Amino acid sequence: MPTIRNQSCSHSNNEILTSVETRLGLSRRKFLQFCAVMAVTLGLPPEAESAIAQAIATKHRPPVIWLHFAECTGCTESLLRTEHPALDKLILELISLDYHETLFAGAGHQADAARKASMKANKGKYVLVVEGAIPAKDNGIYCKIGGRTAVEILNECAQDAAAVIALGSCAVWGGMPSTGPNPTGCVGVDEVWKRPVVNIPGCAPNPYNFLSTVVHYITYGKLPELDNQGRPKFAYSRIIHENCERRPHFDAGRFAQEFGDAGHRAGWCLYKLGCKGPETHANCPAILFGDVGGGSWPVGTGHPCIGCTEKGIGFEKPVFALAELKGVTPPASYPGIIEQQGHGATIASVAVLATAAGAVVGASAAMASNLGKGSKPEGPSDGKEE
Ligand code: FSX
Ligand code: SF4
Ligand code: F3S
Repeated sequence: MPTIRNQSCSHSNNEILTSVETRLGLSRRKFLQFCAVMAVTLGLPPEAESAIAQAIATKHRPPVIWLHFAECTGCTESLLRTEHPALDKLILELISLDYHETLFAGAGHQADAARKASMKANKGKYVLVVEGAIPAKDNGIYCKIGGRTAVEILNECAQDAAAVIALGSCAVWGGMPSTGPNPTGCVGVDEVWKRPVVNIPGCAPNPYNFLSTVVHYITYGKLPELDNQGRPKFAYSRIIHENCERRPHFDAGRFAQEFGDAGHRAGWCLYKLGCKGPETHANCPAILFGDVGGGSWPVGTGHPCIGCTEKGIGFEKPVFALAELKGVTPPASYPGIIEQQGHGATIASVAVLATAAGAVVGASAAMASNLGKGSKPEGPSDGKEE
């Protein structure tokens, strides 16, 4: 268990942890585990764990205004499925959720008044989270809340925000609602609010990437480093194909040819079924979804990645179309895959592969549990490349 370094106040570690236990309703072990997961997800060194614990335990909760526009609300739903800690704890203890249309008990003018009061009281200090695309065509008339367009509400709320986070592919570039012919002219937040925006794409986005961004903000008082598309580098700097548990099958030329064939059932590579992992940046195979253990991500369940985090791929490139291969030659540091068809990689090779590819939480476990689940595939197809 890490020691919480208490640099700025006189509370003892024990007092801090006791207060966290009470506030979050979490055991200190669970709380420190959560801090460790956040540190690893952020790609920070182990020492960061104590800084994160210290910050969550003692720092002021940032006020958050959370808007919804053209979307399915899956982004909020996916956050509700987090467990380290659950969203209710997150809402009440990590951030001060002053306005959220889905979760708010109040409605109508009462809810709007709460939003305005928080924005006034926290001018320049609140975080604005936007979920959903902005229908911008014809002066934005296709999405109105309380008689005002999404464009107007976004501009009003972003004006005095300390940071603007676009959560989900819809808010990042238009996502699903912007697919052709896009009759309402849906665009991403940064097409309307033309200033820096933190983009966390995914449909739905991985809640840990959002949580980690917020925790980084609370701990260090600034947002994590972003790439040239405004995406946090800790989450979107690598392609899925680098960390995929089926990668050894790709390298060995073992492909599922159609859904349900012998190769598919044996857990072989989904490239020929249209997997966009080779051209999609995200950490899905490393951090997984839903806290239900290994394999809990699209490819892990047997569905090709559709590139939901990648502008120009997700919802644009047909699911059956083959991905453009980028950097498919395994680096020299990759372990050799020595096992025969369907018998899986060794734990050691998996661990080295995960390290070489920069994987974080869960990659080794996911690989160990998923690779080569069965023995040799059955049926007429041997799954080999034609
Ligand atoms: Fe979009 Fe989020 Fe996909 Fe749905 O709100 S990113 S359609 S999961 O819900 O915006
Ligand atoms: Fe995994 Fe898809 Fe790459 Fe195959 S093509 S290794 S299934 S990411
Ligand atoms: Fe999306 Fe592909 Fe990850 S479909 S959730 S980017 S595996």
